[in-house]
Amino acid sequence: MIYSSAKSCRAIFFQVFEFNKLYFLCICLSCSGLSFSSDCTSLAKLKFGNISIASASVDAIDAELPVFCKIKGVVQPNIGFEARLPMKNWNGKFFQVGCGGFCGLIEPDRATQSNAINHALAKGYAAITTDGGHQGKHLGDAEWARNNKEAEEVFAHKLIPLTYYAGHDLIQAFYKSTPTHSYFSGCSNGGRLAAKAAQVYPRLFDGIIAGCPVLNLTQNGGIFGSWVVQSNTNQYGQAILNEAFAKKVSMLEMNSLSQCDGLDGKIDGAIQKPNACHINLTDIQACKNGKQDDCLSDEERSTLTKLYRGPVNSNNEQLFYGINPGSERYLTYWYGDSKNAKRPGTLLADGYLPNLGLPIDDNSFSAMNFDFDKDPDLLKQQSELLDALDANLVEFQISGGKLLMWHGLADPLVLPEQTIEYYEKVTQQMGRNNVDTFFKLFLVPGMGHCWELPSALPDQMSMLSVLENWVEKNIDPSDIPITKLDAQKGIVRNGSLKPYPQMAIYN
Ligand SMILES: [Ca+2]
Repeated sequence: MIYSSAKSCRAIFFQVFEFNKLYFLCICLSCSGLSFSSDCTSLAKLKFGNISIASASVDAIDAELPVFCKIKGVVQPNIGFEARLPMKNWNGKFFQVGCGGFCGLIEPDRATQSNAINHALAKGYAAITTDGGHQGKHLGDAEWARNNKEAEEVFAHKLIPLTYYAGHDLIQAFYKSTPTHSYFSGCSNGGRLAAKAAQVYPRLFDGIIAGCPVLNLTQNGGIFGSWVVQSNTNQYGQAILNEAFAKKVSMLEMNSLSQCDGLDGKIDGAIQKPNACHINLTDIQACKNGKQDDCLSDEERSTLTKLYRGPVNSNNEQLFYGINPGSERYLTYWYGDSKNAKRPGTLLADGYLPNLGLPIDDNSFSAMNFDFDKDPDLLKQQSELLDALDANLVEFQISGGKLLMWHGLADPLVLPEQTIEYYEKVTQQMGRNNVDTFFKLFLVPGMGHCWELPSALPDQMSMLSVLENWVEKNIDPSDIPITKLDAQKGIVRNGSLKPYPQMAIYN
């Protein structure tokens, strides 16, 4: 493949110019958008090396999206995908997304911006989304990984280049052209994939967005996940922070704000330095009959204390981070299991250890049985495969890539401190001023995990627009507008995100 080591048409030009000026002319014509596009439905008949196309049809969803060619199929070994290629006014660019949780679903119409493609399609991108290389019942389902090393490797990172080249092949077939720019965007596990793309495949993408990335999947999934499940399960096997607990969240939020808001130097309703705040629950009264909303039961108090503190072993050595003050409003969404249904955070924690936690799977290696003294070292065996912690981004920088990483400071599922720790490691290794030219981290106060739930603070931002401007126009991304909208999409409050270690500013 001609673009196997090149990101853009311009790069291809430099590669072939010396050999053949005519060839250069052909490529340049296709880059400038002068080429024609194929008939969409005829793509279904095309034969590609490692792509099987199941269907190709013209589709339209709503007025905000262009009419597009919808292509469904499989990239070998087993990556289910859907690509959406604008029938008209293709912007010449390629957009690839990651997938959340343990993947397993193809979700082209995902409503939020987490691992979603329609917001890019609306801008004229040729976009592709995948199921991560396997099929699952829900995003917390990891049974596909049981004794399936190949699927684990595809999920871990190999799907990135396989999908990239498939996407480029489809674009070539449809538009007779190579994209001018390629972007990757993902949140959660998709954010981990985004970081893997910069670390392992540094020459593929011009720009990458890594949101709420589970960079340290082995510890976040194995240690923190087990800590939450064990802390949140009562003697009857039921969740302590259950649906009924949701009524107490605003009381807890007030408790956190009163103790933590000012510690960052600004009383602005935003806890911007949660690490500086050692939350206590002593101002909240004990429940007398267990049914009031303005109190905590002993069980709830104990669970919350453990979650804020984070996992420790029997010597009180800290093994991973705890939840941040300000993240209380998201707890029941992720962990508030009912008798009949587990919430996504619990499902993810249950799925990780028996199916992905060890190189050879062991069903007894489970969140409820995890031993915080003996078992943490066992997790290291999967770290190189699954974690995205390599701080060497030299090749990514040399190849001209730009990386926007962001994390909700109130994310109680994928803890933001691992992202800060990673950023600090990269700056220590590569120099802060140098890193600032191609990699910036933005912490979003009050925001939970990805775009799954509204925050009390501004939570709407267009990272893709910011990244495009940085990559294509060299516009510095150090001031990212962020807004809070009401139901009529009117602006309630706005502000701007600043690159870490600066703090967000609100109007
Ligand atoms: Ca503050």
